Amino acid sequence: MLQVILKLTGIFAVVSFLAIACGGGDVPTQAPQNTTAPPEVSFGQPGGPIPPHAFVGTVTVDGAAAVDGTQVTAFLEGVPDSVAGTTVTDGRYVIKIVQRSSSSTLFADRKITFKIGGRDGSPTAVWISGAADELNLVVGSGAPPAVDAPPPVDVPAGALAISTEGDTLKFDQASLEAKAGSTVTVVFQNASTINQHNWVLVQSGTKDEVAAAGTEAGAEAHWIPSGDDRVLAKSGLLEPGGTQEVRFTVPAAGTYQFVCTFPGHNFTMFGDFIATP
Ligand SMILES: [Cu+2]
Repeated sequence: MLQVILKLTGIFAVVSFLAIACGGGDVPTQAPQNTTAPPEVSFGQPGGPIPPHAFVGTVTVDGAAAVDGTQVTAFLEGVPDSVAGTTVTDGRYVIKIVQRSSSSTLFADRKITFKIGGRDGSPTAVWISGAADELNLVVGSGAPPAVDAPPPVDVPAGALAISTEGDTLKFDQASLEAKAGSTVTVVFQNASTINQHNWVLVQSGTKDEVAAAGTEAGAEAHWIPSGDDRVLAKSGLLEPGGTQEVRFTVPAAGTYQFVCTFPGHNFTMFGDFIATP
């Protein structure tokens, strides 16, 4: 019995210690002291550091989490070169935008824009010295995954629309047609509420081989082999509810295939693409 009491006392002591160590209980936590001089004092004075503006958040490209290594660059309104850059890790980025004290360009209250893999991202922000913000960046058709069936998509005049048959592993069109040599826009909507899909135009008779190569390329590659001559046009891997416009030059007259290269989908999710003379 005594042993049990001693054991319990020991556990209590450990719990109390942890509570204090973690700043819990009645122990007040000390806010970190800001010892940095305020920006208005530092501007233009050599050696006077100006606290940067930090941003962290997720990066979504065409409805899917950005692959590792995707470039994120920040631009200051009116400055042609980027003012900061980083790369995506695990779908997230961290960027600190520093105004050098020697800089003649004052950053305060100016607009910050972001590029993701060279494309204009959203949203934008305003630079504030010492601020740290959670800002989730999106580029392309980066609508957040829909919970319900997505609404109809606006299809531009002359574009070809293709979707999925709800949650089945099928496209809603058995074939698409466009004039050889013309520039066409395929608007691909992933109408599924559960599955990721892509739309890939490939040489005739190669859909299963390309899908197998895509499986080897992996999810980071959107299940599409890179630098593969059999791939003629492609969307990214779209989250449920996502939409992407794929713009490309229609190849020479003939019959081609389109397919979803998500592992296993290629057996039911494909169709013919006919390039008319
Ligand atoms: Cu699919």
